[in-house]
Amino acid sequence: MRTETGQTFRLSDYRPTPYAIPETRLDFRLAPERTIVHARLTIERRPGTEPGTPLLLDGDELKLISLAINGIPAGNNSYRATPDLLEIRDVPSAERFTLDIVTEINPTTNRQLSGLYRSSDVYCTQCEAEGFRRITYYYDRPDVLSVYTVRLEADRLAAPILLSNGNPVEHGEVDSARHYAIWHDPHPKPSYLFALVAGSLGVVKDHFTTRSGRLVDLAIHVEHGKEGRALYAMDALKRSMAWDEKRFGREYDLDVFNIVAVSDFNMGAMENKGLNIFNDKYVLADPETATDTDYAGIEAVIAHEYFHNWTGNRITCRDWFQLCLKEGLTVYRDHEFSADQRSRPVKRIAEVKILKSQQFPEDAGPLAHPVRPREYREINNFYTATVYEKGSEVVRMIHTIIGPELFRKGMDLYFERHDGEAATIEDFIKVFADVSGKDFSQFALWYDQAGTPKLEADFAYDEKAQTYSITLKQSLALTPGQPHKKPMLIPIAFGLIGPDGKDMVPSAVTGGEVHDGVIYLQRESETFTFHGLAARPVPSLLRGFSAPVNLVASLSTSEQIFLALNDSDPVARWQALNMIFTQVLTEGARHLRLGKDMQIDDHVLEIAGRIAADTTLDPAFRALCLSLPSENDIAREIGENVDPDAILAARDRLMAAIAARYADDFAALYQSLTQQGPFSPDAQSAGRRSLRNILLDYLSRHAMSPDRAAHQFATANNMTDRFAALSVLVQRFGGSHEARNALATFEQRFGEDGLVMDKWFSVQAMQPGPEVLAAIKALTRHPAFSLDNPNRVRSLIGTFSANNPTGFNRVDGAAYEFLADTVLAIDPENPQLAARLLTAMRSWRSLENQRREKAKAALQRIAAMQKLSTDLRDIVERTLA
Ligand code: 0A1
Ligand code: ZN
Repeated sequence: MRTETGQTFRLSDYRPTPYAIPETRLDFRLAPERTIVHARLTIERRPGTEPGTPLLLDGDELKLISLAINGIPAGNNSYRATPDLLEIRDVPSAERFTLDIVTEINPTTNRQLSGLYRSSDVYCTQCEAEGFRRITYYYDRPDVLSVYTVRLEADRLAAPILLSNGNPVEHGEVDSARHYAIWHDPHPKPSYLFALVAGSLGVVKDHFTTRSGRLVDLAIHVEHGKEGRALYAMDALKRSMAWDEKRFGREYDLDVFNIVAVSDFNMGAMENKGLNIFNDKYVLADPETATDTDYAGIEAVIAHEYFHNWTGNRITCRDWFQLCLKEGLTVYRDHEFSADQRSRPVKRIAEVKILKSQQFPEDAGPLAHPVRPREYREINNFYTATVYEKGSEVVRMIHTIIGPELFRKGMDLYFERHDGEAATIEDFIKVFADVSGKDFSQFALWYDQAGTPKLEADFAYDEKAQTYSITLKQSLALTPGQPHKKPMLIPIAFGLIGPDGKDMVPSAVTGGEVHDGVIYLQRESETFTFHGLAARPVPSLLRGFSAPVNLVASLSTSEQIFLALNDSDPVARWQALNMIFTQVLTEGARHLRLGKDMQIDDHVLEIAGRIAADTTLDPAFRALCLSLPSENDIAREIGENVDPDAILAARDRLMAAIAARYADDFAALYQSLTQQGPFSPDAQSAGRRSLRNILLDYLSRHAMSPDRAAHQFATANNMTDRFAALSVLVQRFGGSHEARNALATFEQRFGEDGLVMDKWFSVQAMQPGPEVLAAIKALTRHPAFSLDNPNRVRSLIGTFSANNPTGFNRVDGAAYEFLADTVLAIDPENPQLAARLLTAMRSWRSLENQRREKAKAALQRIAAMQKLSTDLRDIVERTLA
């Protein structure tokens, strides 16, 4: 474990390396406890480097076996090797020389899941961000690009499959027990994209012919017996390859593309060149074991990793501060892919929900950081919703500002100009400035300023003059390390809706920049006046959620209802409805906390009923409208002195009131949505299931009976319906014999399947109320649970601490102490996982006093520990700061 050195890395300190490594040859003798790695590096002095300048290479927990310079064993005084550094002091004065570095590593004891490790006996690697230095000494940074040739040697029976990046070159026998394979990747790449896999795996094969005629062999490798569950992933891969050609003109560039699914993985997946390694959660699916959400997740992650081949691999990042260069852009690309494959508005609403529930709280708390951070202590802690999701929103805004044609032109220029390079955000922005002739300097603040802008909107209609004015004001709260904020360029897509429900067209606009349905707010406050409007319009702002801001519009309730029922933009319609529900719920929670009653106006119930019944609308959209803001969403809106119990009570009451009002209609609708014919994971069918399942929740609340859910659970022929029924049973009727029976049946059927058991753990982790902590503790002793497996830990403890506000925020603070104990137990083994788990406490300051004090005590206990990983130390100290 890397422990805290107190070192802070700064963007302003960036310097290129004095040497380049044009060629990297790696030879792996794989063995479970003693793997020998022989690296032969061709080193080239960069122009401007003084001959003889010492060469410093990164390491992490390495053991050097031997070192040779230009083939001659290095003398003891010519270098210094520690586990985390190799310093060559006597550097040859020639421009080029070779280094032969032999290291010994132990894949079996490597439980950090970084570097070379074993997952269910399969050797695999994870090198992003700084895992390659756990394999050999190297310039382990993204701006050192090298051509790799890799030889793998392993026991033939234990590891019949030997994979690395690039194309296969050769394979054969070493002796009666061992075999080898050689791979060559012609595309220069940084070390974080290196990968190998060796083991015994099942495979699904297919192929794809690129538009220029290259035949690509595709293979997905999974645990034996699970091949049938990889077919959807293969289909998603082929669709991704075709889409990237059509939409971005990007073709695949090797003869093979391999994907390997492993069960121990810290993140979702990894885009290693030609050899993507996946958390098996994002590969394996069939109707019996995967929900519609799982299918959509697989499609998105397969696409995301594939799209990295151009945005990330062919053009990589100069340094880790530029992480959003590849991540924000690739998320934007995978969002667009899913929107094209499914329903665009439904996909967009889902994105906005994720952004608001994950990124907005990050931006509003102690872990807030710019999309492009300027400093970090541990880069692993910056794979965040801000870098990924807000990073994608920033790209989307560029698209909005310059339009689709210029955006595509800019992307083409980006690929042309920077292919084979390690680029920066400045390079990226410049291509769009160049193709559009626009000045992007103010826009660039989106990369630099942390925090979610608050956008206040006020309106005035002058009947006599027939003008309508919109005054917009932006503000940005202070965030860690950024005491001064500047106004940003905010593109606000909008419409002015007339009494007939259609958009009105003003004769002129004065006061600021407005074109093609977008208001461009540039200053702190601006008033835009629309002329020639014979009636007062209802303003629809932020259509398509055109900027990641917190909109506070001074609309009357009737205007909000009008928008919720009439806006031609479904995203804005959903936002209007969401705003209405949020107001009722925040007010309700306030009242309940004061011991008063909660007011629910009839019109609020009515819109829910009208939208549910509107068969002209996509069922998936109706489902999104009916799923009320989550407890966390309401807490974020309240912002301070948060009482999770009052929030849950308010939410329960609103759902009960809607259910009571529409019980009969909902029951008929539920019935009418019953699946006809065989299961299909397509978006239409999934939408019907999601509407039906939310109705099940409403109906069960109204009936106050688990019967309908128990029946659905027993008769479901797919995991989506089964899991939805189980959730209702456990979360609404926890402890009932129906809930206990369903849990037992589920466990009996799927007990051997870790991925499916994750659902079983998470559904129990979500049971509301303080008593659930005891059950969670007991579940950590369940045979299917293991602190070593990130998926298990996240499904039980991650879900509990991040998504069960009433369970986690017990007034006595016992759950905070439990999380602290768990995090401390995991840290020595897997620091990345420990640090990420603790981020669940990032909003502790907004809790009411009693809970806040308990949360602080738990955080302080962690911070007081002598020995913490850099990852955990960084998170705990920033959370407390
Ligand atoms: N680049 C991957 C995500 C990833 C990041 C870090 C990892 O280990 C610390 C692993 C994967 C992606 O964006 O999919
Ligand atoms: Zn990515």
